[in-house]
Amino acid sequence: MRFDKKLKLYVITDSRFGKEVEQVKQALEGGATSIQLRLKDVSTRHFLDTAKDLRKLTRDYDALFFVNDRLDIAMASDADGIHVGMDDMPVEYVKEMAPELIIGSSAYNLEEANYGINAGADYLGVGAVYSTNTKLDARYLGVEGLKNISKSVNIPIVAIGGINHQNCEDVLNCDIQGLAVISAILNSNNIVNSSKEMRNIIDKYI
Ligand code: TZP
Ligand code: MG
Repeated sequence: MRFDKKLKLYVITDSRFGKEVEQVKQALEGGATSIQLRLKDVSTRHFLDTAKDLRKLTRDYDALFFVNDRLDIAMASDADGIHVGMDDMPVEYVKEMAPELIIGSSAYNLEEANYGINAGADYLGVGAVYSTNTKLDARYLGVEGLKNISKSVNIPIVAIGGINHQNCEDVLNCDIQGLAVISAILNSNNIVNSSKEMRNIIDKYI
């Protein structure tokens, strides 16, 4: 299966909402198709151990596994891919050091999107679409900004930032290949159900 078909429900971990392994197991049970391990301010050893656990789980569910920021952890855990932002390891270096990895690059505007594409990214994480309490420094571009980028680029786009069950259909109308979600799924009483409900909506569009 082409990798972009597995971007449709892309769940990103968040230690504010509990243990990564538990979160991910439930999100996968509900239908998440990609998982990204995003950890800030933890030891390398803890990052790697968690990555290896999530690598196993995602294989069991036939989902893609991405590591945020850290090329060394992505390589050591045998991840499918890595996601880097504008302050991280540049895409061209990642590509040279680990050509087997799927590379995601963050973009807030067309300039950042074109940087990622020209440097060899395989997909773009575009956002924040809406304001979000999860990443306080994220600027948001709205659905019009998202449409403006999606109509100009020809690599897969995963939309991110403030996406929830109420607004996700507006995002899905923007010609994108996936939704990346943290709080709407992980900060819910029932992760399996909230993942399942969002997946059901997504399946009507993608
Ligand atoms: N990058 C841009 S917005 C964001 C990240 C990591 C946070 C998305 O989290 P939420 O809770 O789905 O708004
Ligand atoms: Mg980053």
